[in-house]
Amino acid sequence: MTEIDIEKYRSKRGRSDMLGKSIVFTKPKEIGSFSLDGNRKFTNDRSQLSFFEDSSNLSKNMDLNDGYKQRFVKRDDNVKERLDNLSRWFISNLHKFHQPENDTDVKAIGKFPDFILWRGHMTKIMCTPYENQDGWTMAAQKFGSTIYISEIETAEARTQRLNQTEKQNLMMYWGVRFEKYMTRSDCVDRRNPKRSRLTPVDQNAVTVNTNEAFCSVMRTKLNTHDIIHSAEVDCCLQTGSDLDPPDNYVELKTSREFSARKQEDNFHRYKTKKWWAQSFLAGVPQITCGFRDDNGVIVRIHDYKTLDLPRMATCVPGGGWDANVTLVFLDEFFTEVKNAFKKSGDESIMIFSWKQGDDKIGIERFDGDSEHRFLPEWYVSTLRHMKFAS
Ligand code: 0WD
Ligand code: CA
Repeated sequence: MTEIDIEKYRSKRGRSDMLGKSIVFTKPKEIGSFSLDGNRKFTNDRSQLSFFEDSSNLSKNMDLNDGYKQRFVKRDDNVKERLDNLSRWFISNLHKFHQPENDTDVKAIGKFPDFILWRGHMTKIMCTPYENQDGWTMAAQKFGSTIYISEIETAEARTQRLNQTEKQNLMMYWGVRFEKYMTRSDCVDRRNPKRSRLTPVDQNAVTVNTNEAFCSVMRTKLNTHDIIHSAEVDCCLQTGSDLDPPDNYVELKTSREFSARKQEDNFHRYKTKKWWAQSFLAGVPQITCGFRDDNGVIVRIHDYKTLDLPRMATCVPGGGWDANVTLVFLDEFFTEVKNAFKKSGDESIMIFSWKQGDDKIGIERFDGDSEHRFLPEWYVSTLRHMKFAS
């Protein structure tokens, strides 16, 4: 099959042409949410939502090594969930969608979108114009009028994952331990004086279990592409009860403290692009970063406004990344995915992939009973039964 040329997104000249191109990204609207518990069990509720900790309760000494050996339950990365949990959410909320056939009611959420996928997939795809290392592979499957996209782990990523060093594992733990220091499972209740101030969390009793997740389901539009995606959300502001999600959501990150100006420039030149893309796609306005030393102890906490990051990136000497380049590319990618199905028919499975060093996205087509067909049978049959697809 054909390919998507990305040379123009990677060259200096091509990028400068991209700057003035207009692109419309509609602010994401939360249309639902779900939770995954410590055993990775799905519930159609907000039970796993965490709240941003009041700064007066914050632990003075945030040692991110705390609990690594004793109180850490790590999710099994060998289990490939693909879009299963998001599919469960759709099944639990089908009654809110407009049924294409014999349905005269106007429903809360409207019709099925053009695309359904994880937010993280879009982050990966849109950052490709600036990516020099990690390749990716995405499978696309069409059902009804919707295209579903699900990542396939590349051989390189698998090798990397299986050969993670103890130090890499620990550093990954540092990130999730910081999320625990900064959040709590309950929130203040302004109508109840007893709960207007909460007791500090006993940090010695905190367990980090990466099976637990709160996921927001959002609807947005990128130019002509109508998208529903889901994003794992770290926490919600306690004082943000007068704001609607995602305006009160906060993304938590860690990074090494700068010891020279050059390091701060490089942070804005390279690292913030993925942070921005991830939070921007979900409409999360605040990214709170814990800066740590080499031993994994937090030395400083800083809040970034998501929407400030692109400007900060263009201000570094020599320039950094440009937000518009990533969005124009994501828009073209979605257009090409639609085109691929128009050419080959709705039954095919399309595999899109980008490898380190390539200036194109490869497209492969699979017909029949491909191993890459990822939508669960229970999902497909329920949608057929409910007349959402034939
Ligand atoms: O099947 C797959 N290949 C994927 C599944 C790829 C991407 C995500 N997912 C699932 C994950 O199981 C998770 O439940 O989606 C959920 C997260 O979705 P997302 O919001 O689309 O993903 P992303 O933006 O990449 O990650 C958000 C957060 C991460 O925050 P940081 O601050 O590290 O960017 O989700 C967590 C993590 O906290 N997360 C994971 N935690 C443990 N193991 C993983 C993982 N493999 N991936 C994401
Ligand atoms: Ca995070």
